[in-house]
Amino acid sequence: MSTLKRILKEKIDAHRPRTTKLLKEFGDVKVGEVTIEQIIGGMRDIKSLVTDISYLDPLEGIRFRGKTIPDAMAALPKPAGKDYPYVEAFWFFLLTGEIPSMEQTKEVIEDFKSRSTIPQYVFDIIRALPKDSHPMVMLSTAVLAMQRESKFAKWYEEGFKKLDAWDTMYEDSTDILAKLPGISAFIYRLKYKNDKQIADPNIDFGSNFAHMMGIAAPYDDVARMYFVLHSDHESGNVSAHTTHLVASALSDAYYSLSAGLGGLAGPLHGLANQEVLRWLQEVMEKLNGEEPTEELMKKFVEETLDSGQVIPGFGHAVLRKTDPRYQQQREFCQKHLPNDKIFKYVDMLFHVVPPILLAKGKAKNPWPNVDAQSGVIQWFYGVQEYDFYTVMFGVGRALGVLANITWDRGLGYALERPKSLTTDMLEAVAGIKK
Ligand code: CMX
Repeated sequence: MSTLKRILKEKIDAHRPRTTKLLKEFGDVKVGEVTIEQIIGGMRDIKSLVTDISYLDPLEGIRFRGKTIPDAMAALPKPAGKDYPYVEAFWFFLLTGEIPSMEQTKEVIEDFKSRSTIPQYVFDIIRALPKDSHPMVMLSTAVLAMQRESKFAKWYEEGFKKLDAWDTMYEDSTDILAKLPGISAFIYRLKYKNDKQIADPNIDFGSNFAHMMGIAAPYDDVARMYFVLHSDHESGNVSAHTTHLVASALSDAYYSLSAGLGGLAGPLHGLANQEVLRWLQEVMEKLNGEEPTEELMKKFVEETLDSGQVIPGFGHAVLRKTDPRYQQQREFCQKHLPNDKIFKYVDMLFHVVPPILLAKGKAKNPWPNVDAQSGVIQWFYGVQEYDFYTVMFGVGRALGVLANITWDRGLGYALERPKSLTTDMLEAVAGIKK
């Protein structure tokens, strides 16, 4: 058994009595109340999920395993001369809550290498899709197509033992993760680089992805930063919740992640990063190469809102401050691409959009989220095909959601099944007489 798997098993075994105690002895303690607004309004803020992998404070932003983004980034092992940690080390950290040593990290890297070969049928299936399929369709299809490899599904057929279910879920999750850099870079080069593929150099997650994309350093570090930042945002967001929900039916990691990626592909969620760049391109076209003034930018923002669209990259269902994932990327831009034209536009939006959203009085959070800044960095390093951006979000998000469903099985979380009411019933609860 690998060091990571052994520590994970110890952590799960140690944690189980806490969950059991809460359930058995305190099961009827009330955590909150539910209003009609919450029921009709997308279950916003109903406290009904539990995860220890990350927690999203509305004002502070995300903490992974109790650590802020800068603290986690600083503590985790990094490749020599690089600014951002090994993705493999971060996976270890998400699963166990422990910062791995360099030696433990190297063990995970070797484990990933041994699982990274992608079956030929996956490439054949992606190639068989219509060329104009969205890259998220290709990613989700590739993951789903591999379901026949599921160790969890085979093990379930042979006889299911609830307390052991995390083992094959962990195996499937690691198998999938190890293949994602290759699958996503394949999709990119198939769609945008005439299917001229580059072989896996077998270095580490971030380096492999950058190399197979065909982009030189420091893009490997950009990839590491990007995947870590997009990994987890507690478990109520659409992609995490969908993955968890599907896994709660004891569907395996392939079915569950593929479904979660479908949720990530929505414009109110992960697609917003492509929408930011699309929106900016429209602005730049209208400007015909001229530098925009703040006044002009305000006008474009107003026009977008007046046409009934949202401003992509701004607002959040939970956050009530600027997203620290946005801040991290902004700092990266200030260091590496301070004079980039698109960065300047995005930075101008940072000043222009919030007062306008505040004045309109609708959005509960007028500040930028992770998606406002991420496309700029990709664009700068040559990934200008913005409909690919959500795929990279998906690769990062896979780390978080797969860690979560491994723990879901470890703690034996139940089949998810909320209760629905009819409108008549809600009206009766509200005291509306008809
Ligand atoms: N531009 C315009 N209007 C916005 C807005 C924005 N950026 N953000 C919120 N609003 C509007 C909502 O559309 C809603 O209007 P209606 O009452 O007419 O439906 C109102 O303000 C209240 O919304 P909210 O409670 O503040 O926000 P929600 O929790 O409903 O939605 C989110 C959150 C992210 C979907 C929303 O802010 C939005 O659409 N933002 C733009 C898209 C985006 O950047 N998504 C990425 C989020 C991060 C991620 O998951 O990747």
